[in-house]
Amino acid sequence: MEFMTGVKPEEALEIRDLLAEDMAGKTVKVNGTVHAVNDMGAVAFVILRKREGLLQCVYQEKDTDFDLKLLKEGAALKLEGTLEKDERAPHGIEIRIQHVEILSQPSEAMPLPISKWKMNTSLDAKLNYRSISLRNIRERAKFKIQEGIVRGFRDFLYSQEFTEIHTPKVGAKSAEGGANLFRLEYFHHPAVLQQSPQLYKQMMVGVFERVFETGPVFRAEKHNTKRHLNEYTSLDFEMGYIHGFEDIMAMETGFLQYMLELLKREYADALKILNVTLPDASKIPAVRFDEAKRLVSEKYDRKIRNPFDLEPEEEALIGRYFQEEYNADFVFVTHYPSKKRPFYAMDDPEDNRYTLSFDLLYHGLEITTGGQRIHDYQMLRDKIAAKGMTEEGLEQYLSTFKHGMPPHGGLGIGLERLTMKLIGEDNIRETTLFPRDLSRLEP
Ligand code: AMO
Repeated sequence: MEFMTGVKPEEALEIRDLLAEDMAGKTVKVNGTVHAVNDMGAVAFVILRKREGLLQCVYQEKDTDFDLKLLKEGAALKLEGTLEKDERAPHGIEIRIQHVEILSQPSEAMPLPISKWKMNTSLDAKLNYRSISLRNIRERAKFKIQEGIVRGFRDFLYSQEFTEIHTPKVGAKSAEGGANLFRLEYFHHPAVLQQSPQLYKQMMVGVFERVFETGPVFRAEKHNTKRHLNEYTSLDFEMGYIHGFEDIMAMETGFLQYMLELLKREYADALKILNVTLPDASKIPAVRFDEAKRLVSEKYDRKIRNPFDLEPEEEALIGRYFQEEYNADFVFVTHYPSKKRPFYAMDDPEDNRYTLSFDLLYHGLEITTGGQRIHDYQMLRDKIAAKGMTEEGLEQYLSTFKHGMPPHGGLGIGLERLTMKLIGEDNIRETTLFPRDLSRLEP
C-alpha cells in the first residue's frame, strides 16, 4: 500500500535555496518558465520566471547539446547547470546551462510584451489577456502586495483574538440599502447577492464577540468609475463591548500599522519592483464630517452645496487639506449624517441627524466605512420603521437583538481600493485580478 506521509523534499531548487552561501560552483536543478531569451551571439541569456522572481541562466553552445532555438518564451523547463555568483544578474546569481528538458512548449507567440519591465499596454488589453498580463513581473507584484494586506489583516486580528468567519453570499435581504442590489431567483424565491456581510457579522458578535471575514461582496453599481467594481473583496470586522466607535478606528489604525510593518519586512521585493513609498499610519487625524466640509470650503474657496453629503471632489480636497496641514496620508471623517447611513448605524444621542460612524480616507479616497451599531432591539425596529423599510427578511437578524447583544461596531475595507492607493495606481481594475464591471464578465 502506498501512503502519503507529507510534503516531500523537492529536487529542483528555488531561488532562496540557490542563494545559500555554499552553493557557488555546484551543479543544480531548477524549473521555471522562459520569460525572455537575449541572444548576444557567442552567449545567450535565458531568463527564467519562478515564483520568487527572475533567474538568469547562461547558454553557451560549448557547454550543452541543446538547441537554443527550442527555448521559446512561455516554455516550461526543467534545467540543470552550474551555479555561479554574478553581481550583474538578478539576485547576484546565474546558472550556466548544461541540460534542458522542455516540460511544455507554447503553441502561440505571447500576445503581450510581458517580459518588458513596463508593458506600455492599454488596461483593456491587459484585462482581456489577464492570465498572460499578470505574468509580467510588475503586474504580478501588485498582487503580492495585495496578499500582504490580507495577511496583515488576518494575522493582526488573530492576535487581537478575533474569530474568522465565512458567511453566505446569497440571501433574502442585504443590509446596505440603495439601488445597487443584484437580484436573482433562488428556487422560485426572490434572493439577492450580499452587498456586505453586515447582518451576519453582527449576529456573530453575539457568539464570538470579535469576528472578521475577508470575502467577495456584490454591488450592482450602474456607473463606470475608476473606484467602483461590481464585485469586490471586503475586509470586514465586527467587535463587541466597545466604548464607542473610536475603538473601531483605533483597531483599524493598529491593523494599518501592523500591515505596513509586514509589507516592509516580508514584501520588500514587491515594494521595490513597484517603487512604493509606504504611507505613515503612526497617528491618524480624526475630524467631524461637518467640520471637514467647513475646513475645505474655507481653504479652497468652495461652496457647500449639500451639507449632508460628501462629493468625491470634496473627499479629495479633505485628503489634500490633511496632507498639507498635517502631513497625513490618512484621515478619519466621523459623524456621517444619518440620512446617508444604513438602518443599523447608531445615531449620535447628542444630535440624531448624525451617526456614530466614520469613513477612512487615504489620499482623498474612501477606503473604509465603519461605526457603532444599534444593539437595542426596540431602537433597531424603530429605526427600520423610520427609514420606511419593512422587517421582512430581517426576522433572524432582529431575533438576535431580542435575545441580547452587547454594544458593538465594526468596519468594512475595500481591498482593491486600499491596494490601489498603496501602490499609487489610479484605476481600481489595476489592482483586481479579474475585475467585474459594467462591461466585463470575462475572463
Ligand atoms: P460601504 O458600503 O461603505 O460599507 O463599503 C465599505 C468599503 O468598501 C469599498 N467599496 C467598494 N470598492 C469597490 N467597488 C465598490 N463598488 C465599492 N463599494 C464600496 C470602499 C468602502 O469604504 N457594511 C459597511 C461596512 C461597515 O460599516 O462595517 C459597508 O459595506 O472601500
